Amino acid sequence: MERSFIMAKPDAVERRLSAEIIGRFETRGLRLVGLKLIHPSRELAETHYAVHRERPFFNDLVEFITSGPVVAMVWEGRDIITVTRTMIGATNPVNAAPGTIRGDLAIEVATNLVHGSDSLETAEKEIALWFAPSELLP
Ligand code: D4T
Repeated sequence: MERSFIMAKPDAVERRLSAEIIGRFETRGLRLVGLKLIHPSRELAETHYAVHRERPFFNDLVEFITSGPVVAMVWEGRDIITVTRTMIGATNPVNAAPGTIRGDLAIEVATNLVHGSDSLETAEKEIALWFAPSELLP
């Protein structure tokens, strides 16, 4: 079964939307196999967003993601990347469809509530970055 790394970002925790976000994946029928509340270090954030290092928004992105606790999760299910990315919605919430997490609950791209791995290859790397194997269900 395929797995993805999903994160409720600091804005989600601040706005008390963690349960709402976890609930959407649960009620969809996905299986939660890893879950923790963590205040990310700068090093962890920079590694996670390394692909964006040269982008103009990189520093603000790292500042934001280290600004408070996040809910780090691993979800499992068939076609997990497509299913979770579709549920999360477009990166810029302005373009996110109603019914998606961002389309229903966010309006700014910098504070778009949720991260979800964009491929199985990325998911594998992100899961290994955020979780020890012992923190995940078999
Ligand atoms: P994440 O990675 O957070 O799930 O978002 P996406 O996969 O949907 O989008 P992304 O990797 O292109 O962007 C990562 C992160 O950067 C923020 N961002 C993005 C921003 O602040 N300004 C921008 O112009 C863009 C493109 C939002 C998400």
